[in-house]
Amino acid sequence: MKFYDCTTAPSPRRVRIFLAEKGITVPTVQVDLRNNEQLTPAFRAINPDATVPALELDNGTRINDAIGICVYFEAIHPQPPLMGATAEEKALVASWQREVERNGFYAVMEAFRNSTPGLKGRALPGPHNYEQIPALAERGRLRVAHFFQHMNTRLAESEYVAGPRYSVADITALITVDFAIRAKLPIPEECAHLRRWHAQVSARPSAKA
Ligand SMILES: N[C@@H](CCC(=O)N[C@@H](CS)C(=O)NCC(=O)O)C(=O)O
Repeated sequence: MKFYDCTTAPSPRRVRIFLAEKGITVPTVQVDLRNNEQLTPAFRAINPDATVPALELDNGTRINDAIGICVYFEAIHPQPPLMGATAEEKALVASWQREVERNGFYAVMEAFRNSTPGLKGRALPGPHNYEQIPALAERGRLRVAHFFQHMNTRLAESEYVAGPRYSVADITALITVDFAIRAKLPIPEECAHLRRWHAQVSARPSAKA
């Protein structure tokens, strides 16, 4: 098995945290995104989407999506469950994880990729080049502000994002909030519940992954 990673990128970190929570180690290959190694023919032969993470199984099958990779490890290594244990938990974890991805992760990405000088012409990850649109960066910042408020309300009533148990929804939310902080969009002072949760999940050893 081979895990294609990049230590500085949020999406592969999602998988690294998931693996750390389960106590799994996988042989890892670093892909140098700063020097566009993901766009080389050699890497595109591994993942035509030209993104990390990617996981290559021993039989040659490749899984080219962070959550797809998590689904695989949850199935072969069910303990501790990070995608819900009961039917209800599984449904709630899946909905929260998607919500955080759509309204949080994609919003930060919109804000960051449409304004960072080093990403000119690379406003979206993937094999095609797209120009930056400054208005999308502005919209992204507004969406991130709404996301922070929404998560603060949710975490006022729930210990973790999807309920009383830590799950992959917390992992997606953690990499999203840390990505926002890196994009100079810190958690607002008044979001005390979101801050409480962020300190709590950041203190888990897996957060260092
Ligand atoms: N399908 C992927 C997308 C992952 C993704 O967007 N990865 C980013 C790093 S966080 C990437 O590889 N970017 C390459 C680029 O910007 O060209 C997933 O969610 O796993």
